[in-house]
Amino acid sequence: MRLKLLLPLLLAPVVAQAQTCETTVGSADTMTFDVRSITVPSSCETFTVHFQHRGRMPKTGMGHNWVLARSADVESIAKAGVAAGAENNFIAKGDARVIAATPLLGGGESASVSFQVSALGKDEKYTYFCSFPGHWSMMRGSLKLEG
Ligand SMILES: [Cu+2]
Repeated sequence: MRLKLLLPLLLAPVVAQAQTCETTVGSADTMTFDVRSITVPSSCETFTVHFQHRGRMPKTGMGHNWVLARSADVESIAKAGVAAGAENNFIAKGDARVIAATPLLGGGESASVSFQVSALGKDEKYTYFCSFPGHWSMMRGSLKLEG
C-alpha cells in the first residue's frame, strides 16, 4: 500500500524534465511562427524543436524552415542562405554560425531538430527564423537560456 503511493512521486520529476526539453513550433501559409519565444531550461542536455508546416502551399512558393542562431548573425546567415539556394535549404553549406536548422518544408510536412544546450550562452540573445527568401525579417522569434 505504501509503495503504491510512493511510486508516482518518484517517477514524476523524470517525466516533467523530459517534457520541458522539447517544444513544438507551427507555421502555415503566412510568414509567421505560432510561437514567438522559447525558453530553454538550462537543466536540459539537448533541446528538441518539432517544427510543423500546417499550410497547404508547396515549399517552392511558401517554404519554411526553423533556423537558430545568435541574433547578431541572423541577417548575414539569411543573405548567405538566399545565395545558397533552395537545393541547400537556403542555408550556406557548412555555415558554422547556424546552431540548429530543419530542412525546408512545404505544407503538411514536419521535421524535428535537436541541439546541445551547452551551445547556448546565458547572456547571449538568440533568434530563430525562416531562411526562405523574404521571410527572415518577419518570420522570427526569440530564444533564450533559462536563468
Ligand atoms: Cu518561411
